[in-house]
Amino acid sequence: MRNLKIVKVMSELGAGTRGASLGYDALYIASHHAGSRLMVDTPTEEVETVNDNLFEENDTPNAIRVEGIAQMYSRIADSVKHTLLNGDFPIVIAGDHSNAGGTIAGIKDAYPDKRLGVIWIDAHADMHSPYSTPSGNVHGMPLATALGENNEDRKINEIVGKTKENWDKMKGDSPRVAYEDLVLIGVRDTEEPEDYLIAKHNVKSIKVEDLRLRGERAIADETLDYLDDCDIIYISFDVDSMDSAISVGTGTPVINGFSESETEKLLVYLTESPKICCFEMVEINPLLDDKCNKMAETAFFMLDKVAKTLQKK
Ligand SMILES: [Mn+2]
Repeated sequence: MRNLKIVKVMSELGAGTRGASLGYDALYIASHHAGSRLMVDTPTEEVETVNDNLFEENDTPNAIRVEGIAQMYSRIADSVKHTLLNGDFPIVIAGDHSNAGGTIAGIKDAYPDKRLGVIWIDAHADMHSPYSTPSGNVHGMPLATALGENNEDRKINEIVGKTKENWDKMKGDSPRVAYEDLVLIGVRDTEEPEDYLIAKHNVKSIKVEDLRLRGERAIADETLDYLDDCDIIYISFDVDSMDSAISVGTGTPVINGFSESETEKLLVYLTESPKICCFEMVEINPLLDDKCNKMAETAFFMLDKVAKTLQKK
């Protein structure tokens, strides 16, 4: 039985489309719709955002709003760190996926000597850096900050000044996660610089078809076995890992993703592991949802299953 604590991070600075900062509220409405008290009864800590930055001119095209995102990294890290050290289990509900880099920093700050495994459930690899990115959207970069990766082998941008300073701050002094302690699940929309890193470091990547062929239990067991040498494991769940027919309200939907039932079983089997130390859900954007609040309702269903699994132990 874990004491859950929700860490609410409604920052959307890293996304290319506006609205992910409304994800928490959409989820809250979905919980009411589902007749659940989970979000009312679970202690919740809100991390203050700097979304006002959106109204200012951006002057860092290769890492848009990087200064504010670096600021969010340290705020999120503080919150996740003290939640963990307090003995609580952080469930991070965040806007765009860039926030996950701050969560990983917080876990590592809490447990500097523990080996951290990461399960990244996402349609995207999020391994770009300011050096390699064609878009400058920082929600495509959080894993690179955790891995301490610039990917200068695939450099297309010159990175100096404010961008470099904040990017280096986000990466920290040393990598927080090793490539061998990372498992990608559901990644199916990557760009060449990311494919290069995945191949170079032989990153474990489990495809939607693998899960469909072998079943959720086998995939969860394989993932946890692969991370057996890690002391603690963090799960990052981007709702766009699910098929675009379900993930109607998210910034970058991708076809051929997981079904609801595949996602539910996978998340439950993974969170049964006592090594799981933190769970994060990101990229719910109700402004893009053309089926009323369907995205958040599906996401809440997953959150509820995960919370129940964590509370069983
Ligand atoms: Mn993502």
